[in-house]
Amino acid sequence: MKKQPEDLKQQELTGVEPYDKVKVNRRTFLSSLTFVAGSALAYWGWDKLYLAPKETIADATAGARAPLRQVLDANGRVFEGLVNSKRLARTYPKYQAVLKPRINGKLGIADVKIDNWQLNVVKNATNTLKINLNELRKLPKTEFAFEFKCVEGWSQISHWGGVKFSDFINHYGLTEQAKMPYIGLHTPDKKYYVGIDMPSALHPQTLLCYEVSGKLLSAEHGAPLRLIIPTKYGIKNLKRIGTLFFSNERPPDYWAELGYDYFSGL
Ligand SMILES: Nc1nc2c(c(=O)[nH]1)N[C@H]1C(S)=C(S)[C@@H](COP(=O)(O)O)O[C@H]1N2
Ligand SMILES: [Mo]
Repeated sequence: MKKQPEDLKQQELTGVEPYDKVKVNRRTFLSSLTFVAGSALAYWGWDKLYLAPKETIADATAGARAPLRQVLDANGRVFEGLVNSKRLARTYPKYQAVLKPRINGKLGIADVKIDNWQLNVVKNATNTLKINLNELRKLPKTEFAFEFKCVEGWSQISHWGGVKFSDFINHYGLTEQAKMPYIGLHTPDKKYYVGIDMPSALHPQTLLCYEVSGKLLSAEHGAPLRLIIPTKYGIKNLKRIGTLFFSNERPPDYWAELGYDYFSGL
């Protein structure tokens, strides 16, 4: 658009374009167009998300819309990849550990006789190993203090001891089973249960743990045997293991069924 000579003259004098002559220039037009298109796109995206079916699959029934769960699962896969690197969780000198670690979560640890407890290890459909605590205590003991983290928002440095899960696998000749991608664990009464990806289970800091603060576990901390897995949040550290099995599919997981991240890595 050509400017009239008088406009140009006024602009020259004042340095300002006369108000009523301001044209919608190219840049303004384009940015408005972008805004309108962006809004339409956002509305379309929201509508699509809102109308997307809610998930109903068994291991994630939190009712998240399918596209959101896809993003959560994609994040999970990224973190599964990261942990394969065998990165170690930070450990601390024992004296930095609290003397009385907090007790949290009592699902599956009430009213169970621990005296004749045995760990059930399902080797295959017809063979379940029964292992008692004395046998496990004869294997090399690994101990360390680390910062135990609960998703509820607290953390504590605490000191744990037990058998490395990988030592346990080798000792009991379970290397073939350990080629499967998951282990599942549950309490004797099956009220609490978790699934763990095999790389995390075989991580050098994952313990079948029988000691806390240098003493045998108390009932509340999961006696006689619990899982300690410092690369994951507290929810995956199942107390009072009754049964352990190997699986090609994701085993059922108490908190994943309520919408928490299946991997729950740190
Ligand atoms: N059997 C069983 N294990 C469990 C839980 C539970 O409720 N039952 N809670 C989990 C949660 S949420 C946390 S934070 C830790 C807490 O372990 P602690 O009581 O030894 O601190 O145990 C985990 N393992
Ligand atoms: Mo927790």
